[in-house]
Amino acid sequence: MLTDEQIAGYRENGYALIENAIEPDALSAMQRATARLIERSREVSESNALFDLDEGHGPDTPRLTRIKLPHTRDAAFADVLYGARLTGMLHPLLGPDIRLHTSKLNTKAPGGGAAVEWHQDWAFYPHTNDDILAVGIMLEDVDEANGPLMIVPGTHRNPVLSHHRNGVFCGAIDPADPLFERQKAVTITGKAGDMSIHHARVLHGSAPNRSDRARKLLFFELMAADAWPLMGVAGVYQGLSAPAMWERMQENIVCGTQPTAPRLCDVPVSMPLPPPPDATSIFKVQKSGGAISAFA
Ligand SMILES: O=C(O)CCC(=O)C(=O)O
Repeated sequence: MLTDEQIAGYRENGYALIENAIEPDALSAMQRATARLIERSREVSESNALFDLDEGHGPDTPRLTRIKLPHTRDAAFADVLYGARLTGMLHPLLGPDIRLHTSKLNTKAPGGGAAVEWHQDWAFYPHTNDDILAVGIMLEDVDEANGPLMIVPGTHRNPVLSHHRNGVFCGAIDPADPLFERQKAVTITGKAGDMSIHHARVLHGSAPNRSDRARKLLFFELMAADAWPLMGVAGVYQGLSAPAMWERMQENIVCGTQPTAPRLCDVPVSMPLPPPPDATSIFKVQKSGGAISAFA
């Protein structure tokens, strides 16, 4: 369970850090599953439905930016996602009915693993309300050197900044945007098994991994089930017919039920359109969309 302080901190700052959120057995099962998946990536030479490859990846040097949809690849991740421990922590923030948007395991390889440029998740997938968050589970210790998540507190209550460049959605803000107060950013570090929760509208990013240790951060993006996606953006529902979308939404329910009535709130929305040439992951969106790097 979250403490009252953690809940109030999340509402005020747009994020919370929960130490020892994951039980040791569940953590080691996920660590072993991650090692197995990384091992499998040695056979892969191009990014595919499972792996996003980083520069320098090869059979002898597996280097990934991401393992996609880990909860569908190994029960170790699904057990945590659907377990009462996690959903119990989320109920005070999202209510009884919770739907998964997507899951991803961002793996920054030692010595340069890719930066994630500053952005608000909401810019990628606006919904009818913003009771939407990302859980970030540290599978290894995260410190200042291995590319931790950074957050600008309170920005979930501010306007959503432009994530467009040259008329195209590029999945990142301009680091020179006068509304970007980088000096206020905090760094989310912790031990393996700790977990952050960040609001979909809070500004965040992360630097390259400058250490000799991997940074493995597992994200579950979750929401109140009465948040309905606008225009089926962001891949998860893209191209689906209405019945197929309804089916997918129900498949993605983590607990409770999928209501047919969207809850409509007064939220700032800009569509992630026109799309960049490659919208298959945030790394590809930012690169192909020509995002300006804050970490160069
Ligand atoms: O891996 C990270 O450090 C941040 C990832 C992130 O913000 C995202 O994938 O949306």
